[in-house]
Amino acid sequence: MKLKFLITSLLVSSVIIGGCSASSSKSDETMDHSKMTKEEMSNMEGMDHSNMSGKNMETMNGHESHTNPLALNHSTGENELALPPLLEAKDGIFTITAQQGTSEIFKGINTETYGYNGSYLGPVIKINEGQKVTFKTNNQLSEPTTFHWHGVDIPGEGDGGPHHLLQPGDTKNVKFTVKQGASTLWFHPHPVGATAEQVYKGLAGLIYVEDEHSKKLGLPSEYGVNDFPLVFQDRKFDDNKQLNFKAAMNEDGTIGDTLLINGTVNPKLTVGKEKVRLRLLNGSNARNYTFKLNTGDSFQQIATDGGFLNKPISMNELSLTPGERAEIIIDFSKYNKSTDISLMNEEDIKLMPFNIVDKKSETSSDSLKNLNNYVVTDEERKLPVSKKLELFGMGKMVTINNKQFDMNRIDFTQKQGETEIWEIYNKPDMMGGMTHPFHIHGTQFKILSIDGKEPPTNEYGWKDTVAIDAGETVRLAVKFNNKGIYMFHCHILEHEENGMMGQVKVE
Ligand SMILES: [Cu+2]
Repeated sequence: MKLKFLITSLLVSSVIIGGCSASSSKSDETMDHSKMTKEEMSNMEGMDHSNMSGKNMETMNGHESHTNPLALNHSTGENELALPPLLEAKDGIFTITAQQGTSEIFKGINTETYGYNGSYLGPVIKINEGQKVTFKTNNQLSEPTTFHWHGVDIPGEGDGGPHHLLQPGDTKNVKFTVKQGASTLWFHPHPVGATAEQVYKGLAGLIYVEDEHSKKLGLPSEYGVNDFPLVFQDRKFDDNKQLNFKAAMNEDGTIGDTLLINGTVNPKLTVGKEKVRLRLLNGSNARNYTFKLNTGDSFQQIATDGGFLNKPISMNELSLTPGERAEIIIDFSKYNKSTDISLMNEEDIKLMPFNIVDKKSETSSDSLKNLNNYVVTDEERKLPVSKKLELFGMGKMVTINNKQFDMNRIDFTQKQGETEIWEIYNKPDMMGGMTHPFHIHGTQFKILSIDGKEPPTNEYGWKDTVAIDAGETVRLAVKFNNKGIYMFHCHILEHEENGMMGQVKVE
């Protein structure tokens, strides 16, 4: 965030940074030397890049793509986007089974995959604020797994972290009352040593929380008509079109050249000439995406990880690191059926073309305002920092406060219902360092500041995962509404596996 300047001679360094995570969701960056300190200027002159993050280096190359060194293929648009099925509750019980199977991702070829209630990905679990729910989880895999509810305000015993292993054939009922507002959350496995591979093979699903307020907002909300989930995952298929995780694995995050959206390769999405809501999840192990439209047109962001923004924010591009979500609205009413319009990434790769047809819904959603009443209070701003975390390292050497994950060690304690300020510093290394998407289980937090400054307006909302660039210090207001042991970790899944994770006990 701090060094914004342009030098063209650092391609080599960027390549070394390799499969790490880089661009974050800050939308308002400019090349600006004026913010540089003297030390930074002298470092620049001496070509000592030791305090630059991967992102700064990429910025110097004029774009932000070098930490995703394997480019994605363009979508040919030959396949209509698949829609995950909606999962209905029976007497408040949702049955969710982890299973293995084969998926026809490529025509006529069976790829071995994992899924929930199916062979790849999972359903959308729809729950309501105030509802008492039971998730009846069942492991039909031939290996242990857990069911983690990412972003859900849930008692620790139901969180599905590494302690909650289900052996093959096991079932577990997770009961809780939904105590959070409308949001797009997700679920995935979290077993020590196998999270990255199980997610890679297809274990991930969505959770939609609805509340009374959200239903009155007039937002596009007809599932599969004007309200679509988009789960972004990059994969590397071998010559037999199989997902060979061990061959593709990178210690700084496994990336691939093939994008699947909702499990569909080469997707297109047919939309009506109207406002359409897209719920974006970066469900990749490590790849970052900066989304934009090929037309350069703006769209509106309406939600962060954990709920609505107070009002829509007009954006031209939006970055998500692994684990992060955002909801956006694109107004297709202003285009013709023949308009060439596609969702692109920061490298101008066509991720998904849109096919425009006649309006499909009755929703008008003309004036969107007052979506939420999120506020950072003066009291929260005045609280002293009570927890300090330092993220450091790459590959197998990643640490938090110089330690690697130990299931038998509690790193922090916090009182239920009490807000504490967590200060997280991403310490650069000799290579510059990399962005870590930092996630805390069992809560939605508020970003108070990034390097002492207000977060961008599109991060003024509930978050459970925050991209922290190398050299950056982020302050969060964190409150747990339930008791239990919760993980905090880097959401580059290979970093998490390599020990960039700790535990907070809430009592
Ligand atoms: Cu990381």
